[in-house]
Amino acid sequence: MTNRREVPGIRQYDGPAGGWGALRATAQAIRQQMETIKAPITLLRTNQPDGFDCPGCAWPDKEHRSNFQFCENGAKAVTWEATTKRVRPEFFADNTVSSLLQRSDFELEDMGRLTHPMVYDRATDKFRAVEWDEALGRIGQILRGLPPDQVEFYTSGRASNEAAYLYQLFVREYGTNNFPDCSNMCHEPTSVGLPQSIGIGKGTVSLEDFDACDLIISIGHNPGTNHPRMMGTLHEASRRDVPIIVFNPLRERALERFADPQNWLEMATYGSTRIASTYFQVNAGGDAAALKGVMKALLALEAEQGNVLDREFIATHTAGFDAFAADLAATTWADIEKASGLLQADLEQVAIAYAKANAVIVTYGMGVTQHSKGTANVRLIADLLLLRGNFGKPGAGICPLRGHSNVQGNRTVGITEKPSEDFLARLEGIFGFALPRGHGHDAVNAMEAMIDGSAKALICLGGNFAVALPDPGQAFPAMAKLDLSVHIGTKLNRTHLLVAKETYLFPCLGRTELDVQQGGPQSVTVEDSMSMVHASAGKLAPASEHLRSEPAIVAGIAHATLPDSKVPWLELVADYDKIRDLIDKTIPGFEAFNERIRTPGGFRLPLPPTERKWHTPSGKAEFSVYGGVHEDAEVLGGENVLRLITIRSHDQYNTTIYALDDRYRGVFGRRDVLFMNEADLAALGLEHGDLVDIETLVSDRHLRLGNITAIAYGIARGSVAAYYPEANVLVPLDYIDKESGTPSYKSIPVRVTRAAGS
Ligand SMILES: Nc1nc2c(c(=O)[nH]1)N[C@H]1C(S)=C(S)[C@@H](COP(=O)(O)OP(=O)(O)OC[C@H]3O[C@@H](n4cnc5c(=O)[nH]c(N)nc54)[C@H](O)[C@@H]3O)O[C@H]1N2
Ligand SMILES: Nc1nc2c(c(=O)[nH]1)N[C@H]1C(S)=C(S)[C@@H](COP(=O)(O)OP(=O)(O)OC[C@H]3O[C@@H](n4cnc5c(=O)[nH]c(N)nc54)[C@H](O)[C@@H]3O)O[C@H]1N2
Ligand SMILES: [Mo]
Repeated sequence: MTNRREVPGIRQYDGPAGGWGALRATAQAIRQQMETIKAPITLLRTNQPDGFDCPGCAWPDKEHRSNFQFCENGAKAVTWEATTKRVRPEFFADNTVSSLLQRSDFELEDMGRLTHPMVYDRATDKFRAVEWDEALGRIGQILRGLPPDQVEFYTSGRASNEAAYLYQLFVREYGTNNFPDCSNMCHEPTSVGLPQSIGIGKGTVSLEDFDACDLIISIGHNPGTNHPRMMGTLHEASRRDVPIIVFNPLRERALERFADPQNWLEMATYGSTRIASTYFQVNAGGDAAALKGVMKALLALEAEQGNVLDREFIATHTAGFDAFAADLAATTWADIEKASGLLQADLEQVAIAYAKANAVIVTYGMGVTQHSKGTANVRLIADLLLLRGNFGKPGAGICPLRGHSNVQGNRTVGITEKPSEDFLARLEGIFGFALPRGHGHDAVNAMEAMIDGSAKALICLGGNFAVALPDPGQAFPAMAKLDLSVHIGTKLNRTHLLVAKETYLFPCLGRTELDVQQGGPQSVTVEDSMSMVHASAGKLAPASEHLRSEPAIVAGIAHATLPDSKVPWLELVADYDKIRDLIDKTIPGFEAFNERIRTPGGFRLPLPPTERKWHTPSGKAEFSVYGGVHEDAEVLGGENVLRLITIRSHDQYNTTIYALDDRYRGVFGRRDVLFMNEADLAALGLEHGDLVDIETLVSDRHLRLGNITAIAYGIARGSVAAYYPEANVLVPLDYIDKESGTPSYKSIPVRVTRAAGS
């Protein structure tokens, strides 16, 4: 390490995560986006009982009424939305769409908030302002002329419950279940896998459980960046001497050491706290092997000394144990070690720690789900917890870290391409119409339909659909084949600019802004990662007088498309209480919805596994059989095959790039890097700082990314990492988890070579 060559923008980061660096970064975010006077007031209203829900992440707050919780990336998300920068019609008059497409994703969004509904004009290659009614009328006319199954209705997880409920109601009355959503690229393996294991596709822990647990196992998530408020929870647990065992191919600084900006003593003394008690750099895609190893060791302990498994729990509450145990017996340690990259002795230590703990929480994120066996991975985590009855007791359970701040709520209120019969029947009962039964398109199916030309229109409630999906070489041209695209968004992004025959941009209110309808100021509701539903009310003056709320835009499209609708769209939007009354009638768990969200902190939706009730076909929690240790055996063993992970930097929110730094990984002012293990560099005859080409090995589409700077980093041997969304050129659209449809954005088999001509 000492005589490594200098590479521009690459420095080792040795400090803890958090601390003064985080405070400085917050101040900078405020300076860049907002008038400083407004900023602190806005931030103080984040996640307060009468304020708005942070658009940053879905981590809950204690009773939603704690003192202002400092969070660097929450501050970035808020200031990014509450920015004083604007993209007005004059801006569009000065810039053709082709010229805007030359700008980077960072530049596009950094131009500021959209202020006016816009329509694309092919003759001038520019967007021009349009009146709401004219635009809505035209969209209604086009949609009425299309078979509903040829229209795709995308949702990104920021939409409120109220907006999402109206949206699904409109789309189903219109006649399709085509609901591609960001969840399909994210936690779909959780939504598909957990119902099979424990009868519900959601996490089972609450924040209080973290106070009572005595072991945390963290697999494949990066909370220092993506769920920063979780760092406070992990910090507290560490200070209680709770062991935190981490499985992650990359050394993530915040999972090693963290200085809590809420802790004055730590800040004043430049102190910090260890987070991981043990850090296992598992191979990308090696978690199944590692988990199977831990469980195999656990069964061995049981055989040796007994009293390790919760036999009574297994007998009373589970099914499938024998087949599960037989599969573990048949899995060899040699295979486990090779696929995980970890040693038997280490995995046995994890088993011992697990056997000693009375209450265990497993937390996990995209490192588990975005794999070709993502759903099977999720079930393995449930298996581990079932072995010692770690459901339905204080301090224990499963904790998927959700993505967008209301992605879980969107699914709860009906954004799904596979609605249950129950749900549809209840909707039909309320409105007296017949709804479509056939399963619709998920995100990958929707893009496939756009590529083959069978989809004719795309409506996006937020998000950056084409950029978030794999393989822009196919996705971008597919956007242009559409007859119609409509984007409801706050800021300009590349998907908006990939124009169809007709394209509309609808600017909407963000979470931070005051939403006034006919019935007065409105609040919306969201559901966090722990199934708490609470109200969120914006306070800032809207970015422009022409903005409409998401519910109002959705109702506007519905009203314009369905002249004989049985739903009183405009009445519902006048007072969101009326939308909540409908949710109350449609979805179990929302009884007395309007009353209960008036309590600060809101209420928790029912989670049967917390009472050891299992809504599976057998009525019991189900053990699963993974079968083998590999996600795709045929390519794993190939020569010079590396596994590419695509990750988020510290200065990014999904496809939104706030700035070009990734402080904790020591990358500054650039994103064109490939993180590699020093030994892998050496094996390829490469040095830290060399330019390389990357080629995907599991696609016949010749997916490549050239001229990337390889840098030595603390990453598992055989795994490499690059930033999303740039690295999406390497991700095949059809390399997915077949059970959930989720693209395998982590651990894509690739070959890395010295860049041609370098
Ligand atoms: N500031 C900020 N907050 C966010 C987001 C954001 O972009 N910025 N995005 C939001 C969204 S939509 C989501 S889904 C979440 C995402 O939050 P995370 O789940 O933390 O997502 P990633 O950044 O993709 O990081 C995944 C982590 O998994 C590790 N990993 C990769 N492959 C493997 C593997 O095979 N095994 C294991 N064990 N680990 C692996 C990576 O090294 C990385 O540390 O965050 C949400 N919050
Ligand atoms: N290679 C790779 N690809 C990935 C991933 C990965 O890890 N690796 N992660 C996947 C994951 S987990 C996810 S969730 C998807 C994310 O996919 P998306 O949810 O589609 O993408 P975002 O980047 O979150 O969307 C950003 C846009 O949302 C709009 N927006 C922001 N706030 C609001 C609002 O309040 N209302 C409305 N209507 N619009 C708003 C803005 O216009 C902004 O440009 O990407 C996926 N893609
Ligand atoms: Mo996500």
